[in-house]
This record gives sequence, C-alpha cells and structure tokens, in this order.
Amino acid sequence: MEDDDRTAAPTDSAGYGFPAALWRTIDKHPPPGANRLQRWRSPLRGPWLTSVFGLVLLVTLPIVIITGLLSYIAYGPQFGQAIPADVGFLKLPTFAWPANPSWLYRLTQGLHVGLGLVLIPVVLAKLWSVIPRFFAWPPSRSIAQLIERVSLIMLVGGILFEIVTGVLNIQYDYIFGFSFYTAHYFGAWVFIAGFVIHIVIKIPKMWSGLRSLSLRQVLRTKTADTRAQPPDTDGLVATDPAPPTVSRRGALALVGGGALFMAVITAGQTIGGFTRPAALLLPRGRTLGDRPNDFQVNKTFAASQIDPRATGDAWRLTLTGGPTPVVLDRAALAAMNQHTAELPIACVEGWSTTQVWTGVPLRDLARLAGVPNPRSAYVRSLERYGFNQATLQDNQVLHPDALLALRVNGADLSPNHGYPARIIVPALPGVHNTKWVASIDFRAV
Ligand SMILES: Nc1nc2c(c(=O)[nH]1)N[C@H]1C(S)=C(S)[C@@H](COP(=O)(O)O)O[C@H]1N2
Ligand SMILES: [Mo]
Repeated sequence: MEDDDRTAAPTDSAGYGFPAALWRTIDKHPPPGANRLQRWRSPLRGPWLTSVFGLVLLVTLPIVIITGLLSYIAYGPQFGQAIPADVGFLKLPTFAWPANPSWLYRLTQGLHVGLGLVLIPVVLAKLWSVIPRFFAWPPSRSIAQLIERVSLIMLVGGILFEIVTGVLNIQYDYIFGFSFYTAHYFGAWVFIAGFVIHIVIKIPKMWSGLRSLSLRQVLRTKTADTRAQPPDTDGLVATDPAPPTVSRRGALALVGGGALFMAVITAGQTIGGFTRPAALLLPRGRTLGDRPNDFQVNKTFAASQIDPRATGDAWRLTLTGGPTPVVLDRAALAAMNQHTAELPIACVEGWSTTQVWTGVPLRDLARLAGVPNPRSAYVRSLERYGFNQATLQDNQVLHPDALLALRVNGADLSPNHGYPARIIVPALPGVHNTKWVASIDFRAV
C-alpha cells in the first residue's frame, strides 16, 4: 500500500506537484466543516472491502455497457432510427443486427436491464466504502491528481445518472418521450470514459487491496472480532474507528442480499408466468389480454387513438416499392401461404415474452410487391403518434420466420396486440414490431 496518487507526478517535499503554490493555498483553506465531514468511522472501510466491490463491478459492468451499446446498434442507426439519431463523433461502428438466434435481443437487453438493476446495491456499497475520498482535503495536490478527481466525478456522476435515467425509462418511457434515450446514451459515454480511466489508475490498488485480507479469514470473522485495517495512504481506513456493529461478512451478505432482492423483483419480466407479478420495477407490459392473447401489452389499442372503424372491414394493407402498389384486404392475406413461428417480443425496457405467431412471411409480401430482394422495408402503422413506423434490414425482411402476423397462439390477434396485422421478426427490438400495420414500402436502398 506504499503507492500513492501523488507519485504520479513530480512532487516537492510537501507532496505538492506543479504549481505548488496553488495546491498549497487550496490545502490551507479548507471549507468550513471539512473536518467534521472527514470523520467517517466505520471499521469496515478499507482497501479490502472497496477492492471486493471494485472487482465485482470490474467484471460485471462491462457486460452492462456492451449490451447497452449493442441495443443502440440493434435499433438500426443506419436508418436514422436509433435514439438519439445524431450522436456526432460518438458514432458506433454499425453492423447489420442479426436475425438469428431469435432470442438474441431478448438476451442482450434482458442482461442490460436485469444486470443493471441487480448491480445497484453493489454500486451503492462501493460508493459508501469510499465516502471519505469524496471529502478529502485538499481535493488534489497535483495536475495528475486533479485529472483523476475529474475522472472520478465522471465515473460516479455517470453511473448514478445512468441508474436514474435507466430506472425512469423502464417506468415511464413514453411519458417522458425521447429525451431519456438521449440522456442515457451520452451519459453512458461520460461514464465509460470515467470507468476506463478509473480502471487504469486503480487496478494495482485493487489487486493489493484484495490481498490485504484473506477472504476465508473474513468469512470466519464475527462482528466482535472485526477490526479496522491498518491506516492507508488513501484515507479509506478510519483513523479513529468506531466499535464494529456488523462484520465484513455481514456487510457482504447485506449487499449480496440486496442484489438478490433486485434479481427477484426483476427476473419475472423475462421468466413470465407466475413470477411476472413479482417484477415490481417493470410496471409496463404487465397489462395482459385474454387467452390466447394473454401476454404483455405495451401500448393498448385504446391508447393508440386509432379509429376502430379503420381496423374493421375497411382495413387495407398497401405494399409499395414495386412497379405498382398492391392493395390487400385481410381475407386476401389470410388466403396466402401462412407460416407459424415461435418468436419473442423483447422490449428495450427489459421485459420479454415468447409466443407462437402465424401470418404471411414478409419475403412473400416483398415478392408480391415486385421487390423480391429488397434492401430494406419501411413499415407504417395506422397509428398517428408514437412508435408508429420502423425500417427493417434486408436480413430481417428475408428471414423465413419474419412475419406480418395475423394470428397468435392459434387465434386472431387481439386489438391490443395489433389486429388486423402486425410485424414480428426474430431478434428485432420490440419497438420495431409495429402493430396495426397500414403499409409496407419495400426499398432498394
Ligand atoms: N403501432 C405501434 N406499434 C408498436 C408499439 C406502439 O406503441 N405502436 N409499441 C412497440 C413496442 S415498444 C413493443 S415492446 C411491442 C409490444 O408489443 P405487444 O404490446 O403486443 O406486447 O410493440 C411495438 N409495436
Ligand atoms: Mo418496447
């Protein structure tokens, strides 16, 4: 533990880097109350506990980050339909999101939201374990240390911001509109930058911190025998530790229990069935329909504000992109070759559900429209507002299981699930499985 932030830059005898006069002045003028704030006395705080939480987050947060970025790509930024559409220099390398396996987006987005929620108690515990660092005075003694402090603000501010926007998003998505996606995307990059800098700076400390106590020993130590670690240069360890009220083992159990609790109130959104009501954090998608349409409804037919007459006998599907538009009623669609596939709807909010869909393959409709090899397909809903359109990639149109579904689980679609017809495509983010389809434009670009 002999290493110290200060060694990163040349320092004078008092430990100040360049410009020494500045750092000395700051050091000499602490804000009122700074001393009181520095009196964190839990004997549990120290390099070991911080490093354990750090290791857990080092292994798991990259999964949350990568699945989050993958979700952005799955939305199809090449069609300008990822949110936010314009991300400046933070553009991700895009690739055609695969349509195989059909549960791909269900997995990536379930992990993103599920793991993100489960890790909240660990993040809070990690922050608790380093509280003295946030109030240390002087905040820095060198330019190198100042950069480290700024990266810390990006890291801590970034992750708290991502947690808050993420949780609000799965709760109130459509009420707050698109700005949450934008905030969550740019907030993610701030967090990622802070995370990478933090890893580079702190990894050696984490390793030595992990070795500063033996896990086996910690798991055997009762509250009464719990002692503070020897004083460290980072000031994590209390100089005047209070008597222990919980062991390190107890603290780990508490945080683990918190994570488990989050898992229990989250997993039901993907597992479904009787576990679904336990998914307390996912209020959306909990409205169920009647058998065999009794699965999660995102936006109900009533909420879509579509005139019910538009989905009755007057309904027509218009296919464009070929030499002349093709107009079909529902009976004509039902008379075409029907294909059945078991496919999930996986929402960006994390919930998902797998059902058995029957309808006309999109590639058959493309051929009928006179565009047998489209590069993309632009789908429009009868709905006037909200998620009423989507562009599909060629692999998503041409996949044999990609359907304009008329039926689900052997029955006609219910109004809530998109009657007269809806899109259902393997591995497609839920939002692009447009309900109440009015037209499809098969495109050569
Ligand atoms: N026209 C239209 N289609 C839509 C939506 C919508 O709001 N309007 N919501 C989308 C979203 S976000 C999801 S997750 C799925 C949910 O389908 P479900 O309600 O049948 O479960 O529908 C998609 N299709
Ligand atoms: Mo969704």
